Amino acid sequence: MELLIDDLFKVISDKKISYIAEKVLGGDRVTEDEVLYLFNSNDLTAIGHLAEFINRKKNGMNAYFIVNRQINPTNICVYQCDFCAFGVKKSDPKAYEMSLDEILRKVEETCEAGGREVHMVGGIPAHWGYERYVELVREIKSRFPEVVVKAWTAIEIHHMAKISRKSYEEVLTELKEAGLEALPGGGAEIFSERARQIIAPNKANAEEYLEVHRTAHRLGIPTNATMLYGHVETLEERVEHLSKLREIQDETGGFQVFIPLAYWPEGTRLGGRRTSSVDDLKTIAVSRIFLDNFDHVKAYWVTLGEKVAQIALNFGADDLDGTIEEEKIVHSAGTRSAYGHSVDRLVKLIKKAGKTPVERDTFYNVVKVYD
Ligand code: V47
Repeated sequence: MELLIDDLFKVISDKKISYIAEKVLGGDRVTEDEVLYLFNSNDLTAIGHLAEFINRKKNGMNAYFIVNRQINPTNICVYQCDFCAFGVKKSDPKAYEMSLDEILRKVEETCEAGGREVHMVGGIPAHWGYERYVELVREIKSRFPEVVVKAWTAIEIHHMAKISRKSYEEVLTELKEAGLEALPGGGAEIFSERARQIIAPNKANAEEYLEVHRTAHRLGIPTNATMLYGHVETLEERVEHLSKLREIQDETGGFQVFIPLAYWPEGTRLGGRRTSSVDDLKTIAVSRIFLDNFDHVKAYWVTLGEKVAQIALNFGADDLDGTIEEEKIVHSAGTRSAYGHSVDRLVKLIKKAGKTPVERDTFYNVVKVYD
């Protein structure tokens, strides 16, 4: 259903938001100052309506999901970031490492259930050599060629380059030859050096994260982008983050989707509070308005919760991620969402939001439309 321009302006009473809406509809870009104004505004209805207007122009009534599985081969991690409750030291009683057989069994189950994607990321153990990361991809892809391997965050790629003394280009080329087809967006956190020093001082910095993605795009590997929000960052720092992503996307066009990740504080050393639903919806909507060169914005049901994710589908988001099966990272930090969802459940969530459920593959090709 098309949203009418007249209806849009009926819900906007704020003069500056009205000006921003006119600019956007005229094809002009929103500036950093303007997007900061939107973040500071409490007019969620107006911002949401504008974002949804833009989304419908890009994606119509489609709301996407994928039949996928997350696999986290280990939670042992050298970096010990304060916002993360998943990564532990090797000596921790909660530490685990999955065997290759265990991993392959999970992929087999996923393929049997019609899954199309394995999203594999994890902790970064000091005792893992570079070859282990490459071999995992090679083993999965050679035994299950039908599944797309979306694996390793830019942080893991940076780490591989460091321990193997190879360039990002060499690492990504070898992974691609082994069967890697896409990179997930994890590890971006927040690009601001000030905030990163507080929440994740030891791992790859913003420039390194972005350079890995740039290199992947150059090699023809599409990637996703995330932003972890709701911890110590300011709204100005969120704008800086979005702006860097928009700049790289102008350069390469290699990002498939933007995924805002709401911070969950339980069990983390950083602590803090959960984000509000208003902040979650506003962040989705503002991102949709600002990132005019991104085709998709994901409402990740694991961090948002199913209900807010469902509402987000009318606030600018067009994708829920997928069935996932077994989410561990955000569950370590207290999310109350399910560990995974059936196709049926995702289809119902989307239909009840008034959208058309569309099963997709990793690259947003349509697999099935649930009319
Ligand atoms: O990199 C860690 C985040 C990410 C917490 O690319 C936390 O399609 C909230 O990146 N509270 C992993 N978030 C998840 C991720 C992702 C998920 C779904 C799809 C895609 C994609 C990517 O979760 C981590 C980190 O940024 N995270 N700790 C926490 N306490």
